Amino acid sequence: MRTILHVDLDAFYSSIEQRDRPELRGKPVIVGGDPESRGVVATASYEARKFGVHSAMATRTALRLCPHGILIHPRFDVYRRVSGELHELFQALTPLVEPVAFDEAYLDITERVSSPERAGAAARSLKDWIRAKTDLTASIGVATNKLVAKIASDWRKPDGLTIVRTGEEREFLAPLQVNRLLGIGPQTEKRLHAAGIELVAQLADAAPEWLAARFGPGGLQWQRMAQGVDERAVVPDRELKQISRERTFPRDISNRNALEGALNELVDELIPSLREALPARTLTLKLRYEDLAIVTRRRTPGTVVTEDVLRPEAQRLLRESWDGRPLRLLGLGISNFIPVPDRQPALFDLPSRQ
Ligand code: DCP
Ligand code: MG
Repeated sequence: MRTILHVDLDAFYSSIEQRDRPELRGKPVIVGGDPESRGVVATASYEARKFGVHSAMATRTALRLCPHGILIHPRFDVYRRVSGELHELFQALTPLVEPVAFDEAYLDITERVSSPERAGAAARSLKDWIRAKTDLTASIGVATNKLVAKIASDWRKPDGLTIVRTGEEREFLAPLQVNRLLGIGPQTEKRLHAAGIELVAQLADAAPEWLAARFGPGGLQWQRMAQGVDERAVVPDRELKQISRERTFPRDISNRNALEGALNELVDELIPSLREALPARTLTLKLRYEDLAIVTRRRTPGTVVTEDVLRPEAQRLLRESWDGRPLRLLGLGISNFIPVPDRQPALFDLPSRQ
């Protein structure tokens, strides 16, 4: 058995803005792009969420729902720095840290704490350290696996701590809607609903033969999740291999202009990292279709991936890889970092490695 923590900061970008500008505290803050340029909301403070504002919504819609919302442009370099501070705190607890986003990571603390039910003190200390070091609050979920820990961290947000005891995973998930499970998006959810399955408990208890006949092998995988089973290990150091950004769309997108726009935003978000990180040689585009099929395409253009290279190459990858079907998610990453700190001119002229 493992002891896994899932840590997720509360309203991350907007909490940082409220921390750094006290006049914003208690106010509806919306962090996102301009409404004129069809920008979207990255996140909103809890005060703004009361009006129905949420991530990935068009900023224009957000401001209509919440006319007094204060729109702030994201400061990715700041968020990235805070993310680094968080990562150091995580490392103090265990080297087995898997970063998932700026503000989110899985920690495997099995070596220190043998079961989730004994992890209360460790999780509370981590929350205290985070508050002391960054002046931000985190919500933590503790469980024997990643799936359950993630859902648990969301349970009592903000500033929450939820521990799911060993053996109680299935019971914990049972009352939830099926779309809370990993990989069950609107399309799959519809199919499950059509089959009379709305709650995780119903999926967990369904006859396996029926599930397999109706949904194929995927149905059995969903059932294992529904039963609270998840064998995925915490994979440390992922961050060092790739820096990436991705967007899950509120509605699947099949419009080329909209996708190109979303990709441009991802490029903008990657640029600060591009400036700070080691020079990278490779860019990777990730597409996830509505049926959850994931396509990843890499390109190593033969020069260091600078800002000037990233944008056209990313758009080119999109043209080459997208088959026109509706997309659920778009991601862009840079990797294959050159492990030398000095950027000699020769490095900018690398042989192409496709
Ligand atoms: N983010 C984004 N676009 C999205 C979702 C998130 O740019 N579609 C950014 C802004 C968030 C940060 O990533 O602040 C972390 O995402 P979370 O989903 O953890 O959202 P928050 O931390 O903002 O809120 P919560 O309290 O629900 O975790
Ligand atoms: Mg968060």
